[in-house]
This record gives sequence, structure tokens and C-alpha cells, in this order.
Amino acid sequence: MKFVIPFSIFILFASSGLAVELDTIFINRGTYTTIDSNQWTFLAFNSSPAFSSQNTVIKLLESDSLQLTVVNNDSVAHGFEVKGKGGVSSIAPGDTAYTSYSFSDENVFVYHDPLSSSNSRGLGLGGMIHVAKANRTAFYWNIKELQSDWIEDLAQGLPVDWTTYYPDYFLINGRSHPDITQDATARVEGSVGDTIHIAISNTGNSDHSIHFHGYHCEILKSSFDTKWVGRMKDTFPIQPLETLLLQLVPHQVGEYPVHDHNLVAVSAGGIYPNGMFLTLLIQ
Ligand SMILES: [Cu+2]
Repeated sequence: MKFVIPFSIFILFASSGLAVELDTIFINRGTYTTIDSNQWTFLAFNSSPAFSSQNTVIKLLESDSLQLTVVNNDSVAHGFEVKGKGGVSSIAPGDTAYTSYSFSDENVFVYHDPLSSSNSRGLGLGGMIHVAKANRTAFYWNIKELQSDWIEDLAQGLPVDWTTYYPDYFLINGRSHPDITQDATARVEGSVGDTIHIAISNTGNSDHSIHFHGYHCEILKSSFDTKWVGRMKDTFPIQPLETLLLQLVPHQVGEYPVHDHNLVAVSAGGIYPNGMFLTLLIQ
């Protein structure tokens, strides 16, 4: 199903003082080179027709509206959905669809393909929207895991048995340690006393648990359970298609690890430490 926002609604948003973000997102199929030099088929939502293994982070300000054009560059149909906010159920190969959303408070949302969500996420497809207050310092961890010996079946549209899922590659923003350290949107750098926000989405198919060394963070938003809001912790479980918004105010100088507490996730293809592992650098 497709629809186009009438121009009159655009004028209404503009005249009420709320910003309207116009964005285009492309569903791209490409070749991904793993940290240990394997090459796989991979799917990602990118901001251009050029494939990147990093699903684009859609960055908005509080009260923004998003008018989104979704281009399916893949050879099979996909949908587009912001979890909890609806979307487009199916977009044919080569076709384009339009959808729109509004946002109020700062928060983090998952977007994914609802048509074949687990299978397309098993090939890498799934990203996050971060809604922030103005002038906010934020970092982004879109985490997911993949099972290497399922990639070709998933790429050909063949069924897999999720009850036997045994992933062996673990990614932050489409990259593994140590490459992920080069991603300035992921690698937290700051100073003692800064207010730093970390937007986390789990766009994989397995639970993860993010463990900070050296610092505690406050949960500002949890898509899973609002009772978690306000808790000050150093370990943050996160299930598939859930999000967290954390606030870190560093109290000490240092370089400390942050990683998935499940140590298999700090590997890639059995090689340690090549998975969900970063360091925080506080001056
Ligand atoms: Cu730890």
C-alpha cells in the first residue's frame, strides 16, 4: 500500500513550527567482507543507492515529522516499518513507496522489513531512528548478529529453522572489533562531566547484553519496559527489535571497554576479540 502526503499537510506542519524532514532510504543488496575476510551477501538500508553494511541512522529532533521515500533496489520484495508506528507492508523490486511519521520526545526506534523480518535481519537489514533534543552529543550502536552458514540460504530466499539459530558473527553498525573503533559515530569520546547519549538498537535475532567497564549509565528510554527508565546500571540486556537510550556522565578519565557480556558475541568466526567490542575514551 502506498500513499503520498498531500502538499496541504506539508504546509500545515510548516506553519505550526514543526520541522519536516524529507529523507530517502534505499534497500540495497551488496557484498560484505567480514573481519576475517569472508565475503557474504548482505542487505542494508542506506541513504544512497551505493551499498554500505552500515544501515543508515535517521537523525531527527524532538517534534520533527519524517516524510520518507523508500526505494527497494533489491531483486525481491521488502516492506518498511518503524516498530510501533506502522509503514509499508510490501514494496516490489525496483519500486518506490512513501510513508510518514511524527515524533515527540527524544527516543530511539527500530526500523526494519516487516515482510520477512527475521530472515532479512539475518542478512543485515535493520536500522534505527534517533530523536534528540537540539545540540545533543550522541553515539549510535545498531547491534546485530549473523549465522555464517545460513547466509547463502537466506540470500536465496530459502527457509531456515530459527529454533536451531547459532550465530557466529557479531556487529555494531555493520562492523566488528577492531574496525568498529574507526566509526566516530560509535566510538564514544568525551570528557569528564559531559552529558553523552548512547542510542542502542538490536536489529538482530538474538538477545544481547551490553556491559560497560568503568562507568554506569542511566536508562532514559526503554522500548521493552518503561519501568527500566531511571535505573543506573552497567549492564543492559536488549532483545531483538528493542531499543535503549542511555545517558552517560563520565566521572573519571580513562579508556574502558564496553562489550556484549555474552562472550561468544566478542568474537567473529570464532576469533576473539572480533565482535561487539568497543572502548570508551574519556579525557
Ligand atoms: Cu564486561
